[in-house]
Amino acid sequence: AQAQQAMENMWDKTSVAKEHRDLQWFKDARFGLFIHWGLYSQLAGSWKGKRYYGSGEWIMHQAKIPVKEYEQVAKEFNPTDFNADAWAQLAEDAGIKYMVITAKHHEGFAMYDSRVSDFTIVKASPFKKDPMKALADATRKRNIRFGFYYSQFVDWHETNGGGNEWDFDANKKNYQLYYQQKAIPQLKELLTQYGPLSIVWFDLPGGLSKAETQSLVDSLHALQPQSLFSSRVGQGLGDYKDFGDSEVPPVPIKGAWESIYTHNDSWGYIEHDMNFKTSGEIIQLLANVASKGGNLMLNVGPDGKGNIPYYSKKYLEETGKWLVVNGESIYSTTAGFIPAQPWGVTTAKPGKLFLHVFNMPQNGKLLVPGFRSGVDKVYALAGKKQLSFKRRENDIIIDLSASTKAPADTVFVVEYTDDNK
Ligand code: JFZ
Repeated sequence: AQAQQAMENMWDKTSVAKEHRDLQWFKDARFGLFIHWGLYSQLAGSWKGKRYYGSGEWIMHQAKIPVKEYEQVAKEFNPTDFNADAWAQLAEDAGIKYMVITAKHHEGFAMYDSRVSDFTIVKASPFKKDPMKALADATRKRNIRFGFYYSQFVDWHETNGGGNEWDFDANKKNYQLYYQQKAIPQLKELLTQYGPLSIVWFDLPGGLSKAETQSLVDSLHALQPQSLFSSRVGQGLGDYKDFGDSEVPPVPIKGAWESIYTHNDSWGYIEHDMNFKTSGEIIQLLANVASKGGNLMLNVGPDGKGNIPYYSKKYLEETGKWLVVNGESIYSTTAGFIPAQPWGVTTAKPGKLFLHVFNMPQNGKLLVPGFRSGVDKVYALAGKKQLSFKRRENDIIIDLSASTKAPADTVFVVEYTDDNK
Protein backbone atom coordinates (compact mmCIF):
# COMPACT_ATOMS: atom_id res chain seq x y z
CA ALA A 1 0.00 0.00 0.00
CA GLN A 2 2.88 2.31 0.81
CA ALA A 3 4.55 1.54 -2.49
CA GLN A 4 1.27 2.18 -4.26
CA GLN A 5 0.85 5.54 -2.55
CA ALA A 6 4.41 6.51 -3.43
CA MET A 7 3.84 5.58 -7.06
CA GLU A 8 0.59 7.54 -7.18
CA ASN A 9 2.23 10.61 -5.72
CA MET A 10 4.96 10.34 -8.32
CA TRP A 11 2.33 10.04 -10.99
CA ASP A 12 0.60 13.22 -9.76
CA LYS A 13 3.84 15.16 -9.85
CA THR A 14 5.07 13.96 -13.20
CA SER A 15 1.99 14.22 -15.30
CA VAL A 16 -1.05 16.39 -15.47
CA ALA A 17 -4.27 15.04 -16.93
CA LYS A 18 -5.10 16.97 -20.07
CA GLU A 19 -8.84 16.48 -20.40
CA HIS A 20 -8.99 18.00 -23.82
CA ARG A 21 -6.51 15.54 -25.26
CA ASP A 22 -7.58 12.06 -26.26
CA LEU A 23 -5.69 9.60 -24.11
CA GLN A 24 -8.09 6.75 -24.77
CA TRP A 25 -6.42 5.53 -27.96
CA PHE A 26 -3.15 5.42 -26.05
CA LYS A 27 -4.62 3.48 -23.13
CA ASP A 28 -6.23 1.02 -25.55
CA ALA A 29 -3.07 0.53 -27.63
CA ARG A 30 -0.95 -1.38 -25.08
CA PHE A 31 1.82 -2.22 -27.57
CA GLY A 32 4.09 0.29 -29.30
CA LEU A 33 7.24 0.02 -31.38
CA PHE A 34 10.18 2.29 -30.61
CA ILE A 35 12.86 2.66 -33.27
CA HIS A 36 16.33 4.11 -32.68
CA TRP A 37 17.94 4.81 -36.01
CA GLY A 38 20.68 7.29 -36.88
CA LEU A 39 24.36 7.60 -37.77
CA TYR A 40 25.20 5.47 -34.75
CA SER A 41 23.42 2.62 -36.54
CA GLN A 42 26.08 2.88 -39.24
CA LEU A 43 28.87 2.68 -36.63
CA ALA A 44 27.14 -0.41 -35.18
CA GLY A 45 28.95 -0.19 -31.85
CA SER A 46 32.52 0.15 -33.13
CA TRP A 47 34.82 3.16 -33.51
CA LYS A 48 38.40 2.94 -34.77
CA GLY A 49 38.56 -0.78 -34.19
CA LYS A 50 37.33 -0.61 -30.66
CA ARG A 51 34.03 -2.23 -29.71
CA TYR A 52 31.56 -0.59 -27.37
CA TYR A 53 28.60 -2.30 -25.72
CA GLY A 54 25.24 -1.02 -24.55
CA SER A 55 23.50 2.15 -25.82
CA GLY A 56 25.01 2.17 -29.30
CA GLU A 57 23.39 5.57 -29.88
CA TRP A 58 25.79 6.97 -27.25
CA ILE A 59 28.96 6.00 -29.15
CA MET A 60 29.87 9.59 -30.03
CA HIS A 61 29.87 10.32 -26.30
CA GLN A 62 31.51 7.03 -25.26
CA ALA A 63 34.40 7.46 -27.72
CA LYS A 64 34.48 11.28 -27.36
CA ILE A 65 34.33 11.60 -31.12
CA PRO A 66 34.99 15.17 -32.33
CA VAL A 67 32.09 16.75 -34.23
CA LYS A 68 34.14 17.10 -37.40
CA GLU A 69 35.02 13.41 -37.43
CA TYR A 70 31.49 12.35 -36.57
CA GLU A 71 30.17 14.38 -39.50
CA GLN A 72 32.15 12.11 -41.83
CA VAL A 73 30.01 9.16 -40.79
CA ALA A 74 27.09 10.76 -42.63
CA LYS A 75 28.98 10.31 -45.90
CA GLU A 76 28.96 6.54 -45.41
CA PHE A 77 25.38 6.36 -44.24
CA ASN A 78 23.34 5.13 -47.18
CA PRO A 79 20.46 2.92 -46.02
CA THR A 80 19.53 1.60 -49.45
CA ASP A 81 17.71 -1.42 -47.93
CA PHE A 82 15.32 0.85 -46.05
CA ASN A 83 11.72 -0.03 -46.87
CA ALA A 84 9.09 1.94 -44.99
CA ASP A 85 6.33 -0.43 -46.04
CA ALA A 86 8.23 -3.44 -44.77
CA TRP A 87 8.81 -1.77 -41.40
CA ALA A 88 5.17 -0.74 -41.08
CA GLN A 89 4.07 -4.20 -42.20
CA LEU A 90 6.26 -5.80 -39.54
CA ALA A 91 4.68 -3.52 -36.95
CA GLU A 92 1.22 -4.54 -38.13
CA ASP A 93 2.10 -8.23 -38.15
CA ALA A 94 3.49 -7.87 -34.62
CA GLY A 95 0.18 -6.45 -33.40
CA ILE A 96 1.72 -3.06 -32.72
CA LYS A 97 -0.58 -0.02 -32.50
CA TYR A 98 1.88 2.90 -32.50
CA MET A 99 5.38 3.62 -33.69
CA VAL A 100 7.84 6.22 -32.40
CA ILE A 101 11.08 6.79 -34.30
CA THR A 102 14.12 8.95 -33.61
CA ALA A 103 13.85 12.04 -35.83
CA LYS A 104 16.96 13.37 -34.08
CA HIS A 105 18.85 11.69 -31.27
CA HIS A 106 21.62 13.13 -29.08
CA GLU A 107 24.10 13.02 -31.99
CA GLY A 108 22.17 15.93 -33.53
CA PHE A 109 21.66 14.35 -36.96
CA ALA A 110 18.24 14.96 -38.52
CA MET A 111 16.89 11.74 -39.98
CA TYR A 112 14.47 13.85 -42.01
CA ASP A 113 14.54 16.75 -44.44
CA SER A 114 15.22 19.71 -42.16
CA ARG A 115 15.79 23.22 -43.45
CA VAL A 116 17.08 24.32 -40.07
CA SER A 117 20.37 22.41 -40.24
CA ASP A 118 22.79 21.00 -42.82
CA PHE A 119 23.43 17.95 -40.69
CA THR A 120 20.58 15.91 -42.16
CA ILE A 121 20.10 12.65 -44.01
CA VAL A 122 18.98 14.58 -47.09
CA LYS A 123 21.87 17.07 -47.22
CA ALA A 124 24.81 15.25 -45.62
CA SER A 125 24.36 11.62 -46.66
CA PRO A 126 24.34 9.96 -50.09
CA PHE A 127 20.84 8.62 -49.36
CA LYS A 128 19.32 12.07 -50.04
CA LYS A 129 15.75 11.00 -49.25
CA ASP A 130 13.49 11.55 -46.25
CA PRO A 131 12.74 8.16 -44.64
CA MET A 132 10.48 9.78 -42.02
CA LYS A 133 8.08 10.93 -44.70
CA ALA A 134 7.86 7.41 -46.09
CA LEU A 135 7.26 5.97 -42.63
CA ALA A 136 4.59 8.52 -41.76
CA ASP A 137 2.76 7.47 -44.92
CA ALA A 138 3.30 3.71 -44.52
CA THR A 139 2.04 3.69 -40.92
CA ARG A 140 -0.98 5.87 -41.74
CA LYS A 141 -1.98 3.41 -44.47
CA ARG A 142 -2.09 0.66 -41.85
CA ASN A 143 -3.79 2.63 -39.09
CA ILE A 144 -0.71 2.50 -36.92
CA ARG A 145 -0.30 5.68 -34.90
CA PHE A 146 2.95 7.49 -35.63
CA GLY A 147 5.22 9.77 -33.65
CA PHE A 148 8.71 11.18 -33.38
CA TYR A 149 11.37 10.93 -30.71
CA TYR A 150 13.24 14.23 -30.55
CA SER A 151 16.21 14.93 -28.26
CA GLN A 152 15.27 18.49 -27.32
CA PHE A 153 18.18 19.35 -25.03
CA VAL A 154 21.07 17.00 -25.65
CA ASP A 155 22.65 17.78 -29.02
CA TRP A 156 26.33 16.87 -29.27
CA HIS A 157 26.66 18.43 -32.71
CA GLU A 158 25.91 21.99 -31.61
CA THR A 159 28.18 24.41 -29.71
CA ASN A 160 25.23 25.47 -27.56
CA GLY A 161 23.47 22.11 -27.32
CA GLY A 162 23.44 20.04 -24.16
CA GLY A 163 25.93 17.28 -23.44
CA ASN A 164 29.03 17.70 -25.59
CA GLU A 165 31.79 18.77 -23.23
CA TRP A 166 34.69 17.22 -25.14
CA ASP A 167 34.45 19.70 -28.03
CA PHE A 168 32.73 22.60 -26.36
CA ASP A 169 33.10 24.48 -23.11
CA ALA A 170 30.04 23.90 -20.96
CA ASN A 171 30.48 27.29 -19.28
CA LYS A 172 30.19 29.13 -22.56
CA LYS A 173 27.01 27.44 -23.72
CA ASN A 174 23.90 29.42 -24.42
CA TYR A 175 21.15 26.82 -24.25
CA GLN A 176 18.45 29.41 -25.01
CA LEU A 177 20.12 30.16 -28.31
CA TYR A 178 20.30 26.46 -29.17
CA TYR A 179 16.58 26.04 -28.44
CA GLN A 180 15.74 29.08 -30.55
CA GLN A 181 17.97 28.20 -33.45
CA LYS A 182 17.62 24.45 -33.70
CA ALA A 183 15.37 22.51 -31.31
CA ILE A 184 12.21 24.63 -31.55
CA PRO A 185 12.37 25.20 -35.33
CA GLN A 186 13.01 21.49 -35.91
CA LEU A 187 10.17 20.44 -33.64
CA LYS A 188 7.93 22.82 -35.58
CA GLU A 189 9.01 21.22 -38.84
CA LEU A 190 8.19 17.79 -37.48
CA LEU A 191 4.80 18.92 -36.22
CA THR A 192 3.80 20.54 -39.49
CA GLN A 193 5.27 18.42 -42.27
CA TYR A 194 4.37 14.82 -41.46
CA GLY A 195 0.63 14.86 -40.97
CA PRO A 196 -0.93 14.08 -37.61
CA LEU A 197 1.64 13.02 -35.02
CA SER A 198 0.15 10.91 -32.27
CA ILE A 199 3.20 11.30 -30.06
CA VAL A 200 6.18 13.59 -29.66
CA TRP A 201 8.59 11.66 -27.50
CA PHE A 202 10.85 14.14 -25.77
CA ASP A 203 13.90 12.96 -23.88
CA LEU A 204 16.27 14.22 -21.18
CA PRO A 205 15.07 17.75 -20.40
CA GLY A 206 17.49 20.55 -19.60
CA GLY A 207 18.36 24.22 -19.98
CA LEU A 208 14.79 25.53 -19.52
CA SER A 209 12.85 26.81 -16.53
CA LYS A 210 9.34 25.56 -15.82
CA ALA A 211 7.84 28.67 -17.46
CA GLU A 212 10.03 28.22 -20.53
CA THR A 213 9.12 24.56 -20.76
CA GLN A 214 5.45 25.53 -20.47
CA SER A 215 5.72 27.99 -23.33
CA LEU A 216 7.61 25.46 -25.45
CA VAL A 217 4.89 22.89 -24.83
CA ASP A 218 2.10 25.40 -25.51
CA SER A 219 3.60 26.66 -28.75
CA LEU A 220 4.06 23.10 -29.99
CA HIS A 221 0.64 21.92 -28.87
CA ALA A 222 -0.86 24.86 -30.74
CA LEU A 223 0.38 23.16 -33.93
CA GLN A 224 -1.17 19.79 -33.05
CA PRO A 225 -3.46 19.87 -30.03
CA GLN A 226 -4.10 16.10 -30.17
CA SER A 227 -0.47 15.07 -30.16
CA LEU A 228 0.63 13.47 -26.87
CA PHE A 229 3.91 14.65 -25.38
CA SER A 230 5.98 12.23 -23.30
CA SER A 231 6.75 13.09 -19.67
CA ARG A 232 10.42 13.55 -20.52
CA VAL A 233 9.55 16.98 -21.90
CA GLY A 234 10.26 17.84 -18.25
CA GLN A 235 8.77 19.89 -15.41
CA GLY A 236 5.78 17.56 -15.09
CA LEU A 237 4.32 18.87 -18.34
CA GLY A 238 3.89 15.69 -20.35
CA ASP A 239 0.54 14.18 -21.29
CA TYR A 240 1.43 10.69 -20.13
CA LYS A 241 4.06 9.16 -17.95
CA ASP A 242 7.13 7.28 -19.06
CA PHE A 243 8.89 5.10 -16.56
CA GLY A 244 12.65 4.74 -16.50
CA ASP A 245 14.12 2.44 -19.08
CA SER A 246 13.24 -1.22 -18.55
CA GLU A 247 11.04 -0.42 -15.59
CA VAL A 248 7.59 -1.76 -14.75
CA PRO A 249 5.80 -0.41 -11.67
CA PRO A 250 5.28 -3.10 -9.01
CA VAL A 251 1.58 -2.32 -8.59
CA PRO A 252 -1.19 -1.04 -10.89
CA ILE A 253 -0.90 2.67 -11.74
CA LYS A 254 -3.77 4.88 -12.84
CA GLY A 255 -3.62 7.21 -15.81
CA ALA A 256 -1.84 6.84 -19.13
CA TRP A 257 1.68 5.47 -18.94
CA GLU A 258 4.27 3.47 -20.79
CA SER A 259 7.22 1.23 -20.00
CA ILE A 260 10.02 1.25 -22.53
CA TYR A 261 12.30 -1.70 -23.18
CA THR A 262 14.77 -2.40 -25.90
CA HIS A 263 14.90 -5.74 -27.66
CA ASN A 264 18.52 -6.51 -26.87
CA ASP A 265 20.90 -4.50 -24.67
CA SER A 266 21.09 -1.37 -26.79
CA TRP A 267 18.64 1.12 -28.28
CA GLY A 268 20.76 1.84 -31.35
CA TYR A 269 22.06 -1.02 -33.53
CA ILE A 270 25.12 -2.87 -32.24
CA GLU A 271 26.48 -5.60 -34.46
CA HIS A 272 27.90 -7.64 -31.57
CA ASP A 273 24.79 -7.53 -29.39
CA MET A 274 22.78 -10.72 -29.85
CA ASN A 275 21.05 -10.65 -26.49
CA PHE A 276 17.55 -10.50 -27.92
CA LYS A 277 14.47 -11.24 -25.85
CA THR A 278 12.57 -14.20 -27.25
CA SER A 279 8.92 -13.88 -28.26
CA GLY A 280 8.05 -15.67 -25.02
CA GLU A 281 9.84 -13.01 -23.01
CA ILE A 282 8.18 -10.22 -25.01
CA ILE A 283 4.72 -11.74 -24.54
CA GLN A 284 5.19 -12.08 -20.78
CA LEU A 285 6.54 -8.54 -20.57
CA LEU A 286 3.57 -7.20 -22.52
CA ALA A 287 1.13 -9.08 -20.26
CA ASN A 288 2.97 -7.95 -17.15
CA VAL A 289 2.89 -4.26 -18.18
CA ALA A 290 -0.79 -4.54 -19.18
CA SER A 291 -1.55 -6.16 -15.81
CA LYS A 292 -0.36 -2.92 -14.17
CA GLY A 293 -2.44 -0.81 -16.57
CA GLY A 294 0.24 0.43 -18.95
CA ASN A 295 1.70 0.19 -22.44
CA LEU A 296 4.86 -1.55 -23.52
CA MET A 297 6.88 0.31 -26.14
CA LEU A 298 9.51 -2.13 -27.36
CA ASN A 299 12.52 -0.79 -29.21
CA VAL A 300 14.32 -2.21 -32.21
CA GLY A 301 17.54 -0.87 -33.74
CA PRO A 302 17.74 -1.14 -37.52
CA ASP A 303 21.24 -1.26 -39.01
CA GLY A 304 22.99 1.30 -41.20
CA LYS A 305 21.60 -0.27 -44.35
CA GLY A 306 18.04 0.03 -43.08
CA ASN A 307 17.45 -3.58 -42.07
CA ILE A 308 15.64 -4.51 -38.88
CA PRO A 309 17.73 -7.27 -37.25
CA TYR A 310 16.69 -10.82 -38.12
CA TYR A 311 15.86 -11.77 -34.53
CA SER A 312 13.79 -8.64 -33.98
CA LYS A 313 11.71 -9.55 -37.01
CA LYS A 314 11.39 -13.20 -36.02
CA TYR A 315 10.40 -12.59 -32.40
CA LEU A 316 8.08 -9.70 -33.23
CA GLU A 317 6.24 -11.82 -35.78
CA GLU A 318 5.89 -14.64 -33.26
CA THR A 319 4.53 -12.15 -30.72
CA GLY A 320 2.01 -11.02 -33.35
CA LYS A 321 0.83 -14.60 -33.89
CA TRP A 322 0.14 -14.93 -30.18
CA LEU A 323 -1.72 -11.61 -30.21
CA VAL A 324 -4.00 -12.71 -33.06
CA VAL A 325 -5.38 -15.37 -30.72
CA ASN A 326 -4.95 -13.60 -27.37
CA GLY A 327 -5.18 -9.90 -28.21
CA GLU A 328 -8.53 -9.58 -26.46
CA SER A 329 -6.68 -10.07 -23.15
CA ILE A 330 -4.22 -7.24 -23.90
CA TYR A 331 -5.74 -4.45 -26.02
CA SER A 332 -8.22 -2.09 -24.32
CA THR A 333 -7.83 -3.88 -21.01
CA THR A 334 -7.31 -2.36 -17.60
CA ALA A 335 -5.04 -3.60 -14.82
CA GLY A 336 -6.05 -6.93 -13.37
CA PHE A 337 -7.68 -6.72 -9.93
CA ILE A 338 -6.03 -9.92 -8.71
CA PRO A 339 -2.37 -9.14 -7.97
CA ALA A 340 0.52 -11.08 -9.51
CA GLN A 341 0.42 -14.79 -8.65
CA PRO A 342 3.07 -17.53 -8.76
CA TRP A 343 1.44 -18.66 -12.01
CA GLY A 344 1.27 -15.25 -13.71
CA VAL A 345 -0.70 -12.01 -13.93
CA THR A 346 -4.22 -10.72 -14.68
CA THR A 347 -5.83 -8.09 -16.90
CA ALA A 348 -9.50 -7.06 -16.98
CA LYS A 349 -12.45 -5.82 -19.02
CA PRO A 350 -15.97 -5.20 -17.72
CA GLY A 351 -17.31 -8.60 -16.63
CA LYS A 352 -14.11 -10.44 -17.55
CA LEU A 353 -10.91 -11.28 -15.76
CA PHE A 354 -8.08 -12.60 -17.96
CA LEU A 355 -5.68 -15.01 -16.33
CA HIS A 356 -2.26 -14.91 -18.02
CA VAL A 357 -0.76 -18.21 -16.98
CA PHE A 358 3.02 -18.18 -17.51
CA ASN A 359 3.57 -21.28 -15.40
CA MET A 360 0.95 -24.02 -15.65
CA PRO A 361 0.32 -25.53 -12.21
CA GLN A 362 1.97 -28.94 -11.74
CA ASN A 363 -1.17 -30.52 -10.31
CA GLY A 364 -3.46 -28.95 -12.94
CA LYS A 365 -5.32 -26.86 -10.34
CA LEU A 366 -5.11 -23.10 -10.77
CA LEU A 367 -5.83 -21.02 -7.69
CA VAL A 368 -7.33 -17.54 -8.15
CA PRO A 369 -7.46 -16.06 -4.66
CA GLY A 370 -9.68 -13.25 -3.38
CA PHE A 371 -12.35 -13.33 -6.08
CA ARG A 372 -15.59 -12.25 -4.47
CA SER A 373 -17.97 -12.05 -7.44
CA GLY A 374 -20.25 -14.76 -8.72
CA VAL A 375 -18.56 -16.62 -11.59
CA ASP A 376 -20.63 -17.39 -14.68
CA LYS A 377 -18.09 -19.41 -16.58
CA VAL A 378 -14.40 -20.05 -17.06
CA TYR A 379 -12.85 -20.87 -20.44
CA ALA A 380 -9.62 -20.93 -22.38
CA LEU A 381 -9.34 -17.82 -24.57
CA ALA A 382 -7.96 -19.88 -27.47
CA GLY A 383 -10.79 -22.12 -28.63
CA LYS A 384 -13.24 -20.94 -25.94
CA LYS A 385 -13.40 -24.41 -24.35
CA GLN A 386 -15.21 -24.20 -21.01
CA LEU A 387 -13.45 -25.42 -17.88
CA SER A 388 -14.79 -26.77 -14.64
CA PHE A 389 -14.01 -24.88 -11.47
CA LYS A 390 -14.79 -24.96 -7.76
CA ARG A 391 -15.43 -22.12 -5.33
CA ARG A 392 -13.76 -22.18 -1.93
CA GLU A 393 -14.94 -19.09 -0.06
CA ASN A 394 -13.37 -16.22 -2.01
CA ASP A 395 -11.12 -18.43 -4.11
CA ILE A 396 -11.69 -20.07 -7.45
CA ILE A 397 -9.93 -23.32 -8.22
CA ILE A 398 -9.89 -24.06 -11.93
CA ASP A 399 -9.24 -27.47 -13.39
CA LEU A 400 -6.60 -27.08 -16.10
CA SER A 401 -5.66 -30.75 -16.29
CA ALA A 402 -7.10 -31.08 -19.80
CA SER A 403 -5.88 -27.68 -21.09
CA THR A 404 -3.33 -27.17 -23.83
CA LYS A 405 -0.45 -24.90 -23.03
CA ALA A 406 0.24 -21.93 -25.30
CA PRO A 407 3.79 -20.63 -25.72
CA ALA A 408 4.79 -18.32 -22.83
CA ASP A 409 1.30 -17.24 -21.79
CA THR A 410 -1.86 -19.37 -21.82
CA VAL A 411 -4.87 -17.14 -21.27
CA PHE A 412 -8.04 -18.17 -19.43
CA VAL A 413 -11.13 -16.03 -19.00
CA VAL A 414 -13.29 -15.76 -15.90
CA GLU A 415 -16.68 -14.28 -16.76
CA TYR A 416 -18.50 -12.87 -13.78
CA THR A 417 -21.64 -10.84 -13.12
CA ASP A 418 -21.33 -8.53 -10.15
CA ASP A 419 -18.54 -6.08 -9.50
CA ASN A 420 -15.54 -7.73 -7.92
CA LYS A 421 -13.73 -4.48 -7.08
C1 JFZ B 1 17.53 8.14 -22.97
C2 JFZ B 1 18.61 8.25 -24.03
O1 JFZ B 1 19.76 8.86 -23.51
C3 JFZ B 1 18.91 6.89 -24.60
O2 JFZ B 1 19.90 6.98 -25.60
C4 JFZ B 1 17.65 6.29 -25.17
O3 JFZ B 1 17.17 7.09 -26.24
C5 JFZ B 1 16.61 6.18 -24.08
C6 JFZ B 1 15.29 5.70 -24.59
O4 JFZ B 1 16.40 7.45 -23.44
O5 JFZ B 1 18.10 7.57 -21.82
C7 JFZ B 1 17.45 7.62 -20.63
C8 JFZ B 1 16.61 8.65 -20.29
C9 JFZ B 1 15.93 8.61 -19.08
C10 JFZ B 1 16.11 7.55 -18.21
C11 JFZ B 1 16.96 6.53 -18.55
C12 JFZ B 1 17.64 6.57 -19.76
N1 JFZ B 1 15.40 7.50 -17.00
O6 JFZ B 1 14.60 8.42 -16.68
O7 JFZ B 1 15.51 6.50 -16.25
